[in-house]
Parts: sequence; C-alpha cells; structure tokens
Amino acid sequence: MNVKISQMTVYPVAGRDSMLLNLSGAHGPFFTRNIVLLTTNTDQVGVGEVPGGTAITEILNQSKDLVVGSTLGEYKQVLQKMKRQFGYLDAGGRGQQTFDQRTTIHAITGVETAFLDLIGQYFHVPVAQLLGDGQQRESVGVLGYLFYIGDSQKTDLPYLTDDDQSDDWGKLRRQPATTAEDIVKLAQAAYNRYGFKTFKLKGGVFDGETEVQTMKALHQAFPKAKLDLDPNGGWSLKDALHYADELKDVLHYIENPCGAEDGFSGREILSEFQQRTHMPTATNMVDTDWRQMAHALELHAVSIPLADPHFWTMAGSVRVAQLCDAFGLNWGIHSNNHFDISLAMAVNAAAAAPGKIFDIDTHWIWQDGQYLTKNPYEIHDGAVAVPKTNEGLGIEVNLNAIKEANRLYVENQLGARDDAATMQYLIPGWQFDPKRPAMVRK
Ligand code: GKR
Ligand code: MG
Repeated sequence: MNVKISQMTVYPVAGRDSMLLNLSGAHGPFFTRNIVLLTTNTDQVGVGEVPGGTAITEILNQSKDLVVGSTLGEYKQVLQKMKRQFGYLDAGGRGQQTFDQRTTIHAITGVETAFLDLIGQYFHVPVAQLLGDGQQRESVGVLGYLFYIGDSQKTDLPYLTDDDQSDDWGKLRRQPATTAEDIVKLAQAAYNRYGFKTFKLKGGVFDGETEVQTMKALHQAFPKAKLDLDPNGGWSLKDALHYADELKDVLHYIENPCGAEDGFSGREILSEFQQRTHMPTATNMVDTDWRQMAHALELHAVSIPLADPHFWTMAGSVRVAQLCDAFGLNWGIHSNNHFDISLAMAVNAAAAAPGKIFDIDTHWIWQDGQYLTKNPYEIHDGAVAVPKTNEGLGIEVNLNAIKEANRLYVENQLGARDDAATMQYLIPGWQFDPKRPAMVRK
C-alpha cells in the first residue's frame, strides 16, 4: 500500500516559562511553539515542533495543499515545493535579536520532521538512522543551561511559582537568581537532578565583570565541569578580549563574546577575537545559513557552529555536523524554550552527527514537566539516550495536552516572543540595545 499523508494539522501552542534574563530583556510567563501533525491513510501520526509566532503558523497552514496527498517517499519534493513557494519570505535574513526569525525555514523543518518521524515508524528505525550517514551514537550529551532570573513578583504577569516542589531544581527555577551565589545554587540543583557535565550561563545581563565573577564561582564549585558563557555578542571586542583573558583557565569555550561593531561584521570581529585569544568560540548568531557559514569558515570566525535543526532543518543540521567533522571543527546545537518534541528532534540530530560533538544546548530543564507526548526523553547523567529500537522520533503525541497548550495560546492571545515588554516591568521604558547588557541602563 502506498502510504500517503491524509491530514496535516497545525497547532500554535504555549507553555510556561520563568522570568529568564538575557540581552533581549526578560522571558514572559509563556513561550510559544508551532506543532505539526501529519496523519497517514494508515492512521500513523508524525510530529514536528518549531518556534512560535503567527508568521510560521501561516506558512504551515498555507503549505497543507503541498503536503496532503503526497507519499512518504516524496517528502523531499514536498520540502522543495515549500521552499520554492515561500522561500522569498526568508530573503531579508534575520534581525539582531537571537529570536528574530526567518520563517519559511522553520515551517520546512516542522514538515520535514513529521515526515521523518513517519518514515522512521514505517521502516522501524529511529530518525537518527535516516539522517546523514546514519546513527553514530546512542547517547547524546546535553548541557545545563543556566540563566539569571528576574523577580516575577515585580510584575502582574501570571508566572508559575510552585509548579514543581519535588526537589531544589523544581523550586529554584521559579525564584529570582541574580548573584553568583544564586547561579551556583541553581547549578547544584540542576546537577543533582540531571547530572550535567557542561554548564552554560546566559550572559549579556549584568556588566561583563559581574558575569566573569559568576563564571569563576561556578568553576570553583564545579572544577571538573566544562563551562561556557554566552553574552549574545553584547560585549565590545576590546572588553571581550579582557574578559577572555580573565576566564582563560575557567571556560571550556565561549559563545558570541562580541559581534558586529565599527563597520565590521560579527564574523570579522569573532575572527579577530579567535585569532587573538585562541579560545574556542561558538556561535548561533553569525553562521545561521550556508551563505553566512561560508564567510564564517573563510574568516576562521567560529570553531563550534551551533547548528540548531529548527533553523537548519534536521538534514541541514547534520550536514553542518559532517562539515565540522571533515574540517576539524566541533559541532553543537543552539536552543530556545521548547517542548519535549523538540528535545527528541535535537537528540536525534545529535545522534546522527559524526565525530566528536559538544554537549548540546537545551532549555528543557526550564520546561521539564510540561509534556506534549506520553513518553518524553529524559536527561540522566548529563545525557539523553536515543535507543536504536526507537521508531521515528520514538515519542507518542498526547493530543489532549497539545489541545490544552493550544487553548493556553489562544486564550492569552499569544504570538512571537517579546522580551522587551516584560523587561519594562523591571526597568521602565527599557529598550533593546545589542551592545548593552540588559540590566545595564542609566
Ligand atoms: O532563551 O533567552 C534565551 C536565549 O538567549 C535564546 O534566545 C538564545 O537564542 O539560547 C540562545 C543562544 O544561545 O543565543
Ligand atoms: Mg548563543
């Protein structure tokens, strides 16, 4: 029987978040995603998750005619058609904030993933075996992604405060954390629950020197852990060189320490930074498509490309991994707030990435407990297992949970992320400035 897509359903959904601080401001009480469900004429269901926002929802809805009626084997042709029809929407590139998105590439990833999930189920293999040269590992290292946290009591927004009292992590993740001591406590609580071997701190919040001291405190508390600090390009090159010197015995790698300035592109500035410091440098900001990647490689601007499947596609993300393996670079994955479907996507991409990869980013620890599937992947000892016995993504969607998350989205009239609006509760009139940490305002 020729297996065909008989139905495509798109659910814009929302989940709950903490008041996480970053260069763009503060996370609101909700984060949003788009969920794609493909159902076949044999009643199999494939699923994909991509960032939220109506622009992506609309492209997905407008793609239904291209998807429904196609066979599983035709999925690459379907993705090509989506690119041909909607690709022009991505022509302007992306803005300065990390969550400024292209749109079509995300919609394509949502459909691609749901197809891969179905094809994996059909052939009884995990998605990782369908990507690149096939599955390379059964366990993927993930990092503990730490954030400073704002005081949500200073807002009238519906942040959760006591959704998980089961351990210190569950409690602390909803409370303010603004000092080095608070961050070390968060790290300890996350370590106790998840066993991380790598920690990343989202910087670009306080002045660089304060964040340097936080990293030193983390290093003292976890001398064996690999550490990364990511101010999202918020420092000048001059400051970045100074902080890198202070952190040379503390960091395993650094992420977007600086970005475009004085008429030079972010890739040029990162290249100067790497040449002068020899510090391994990751980025999710200046090599986000092949054209940028070509320039980044030519300039030696990056040593750890963070190839998030959500904006590279699943196949594209693994293609970047193959390139990294061949060129002697280290590969990793960038993340944003996400549900358990995206966790499965990232882990399958990483399981197919050849060579020595870095522990991948995931925001999952901030969302753990909010499941859209009946059998979410789990983090143990700083890693997630992707058994070779998995079929497709190896997760079963919970349609009731998806509909509930859709209700949350609709009732709260949500759309794309806006961290500036939330930040204005902490600093009235606050505006985004790509060169100034969020809490540093006159
Ligand atoms: O969740 O606030 C956040 C992060 O800052 C996110 O938006 C970034 O895209 O995690 C990301 C990063 O590594 O830059
Ligand atoms: Mg980053």
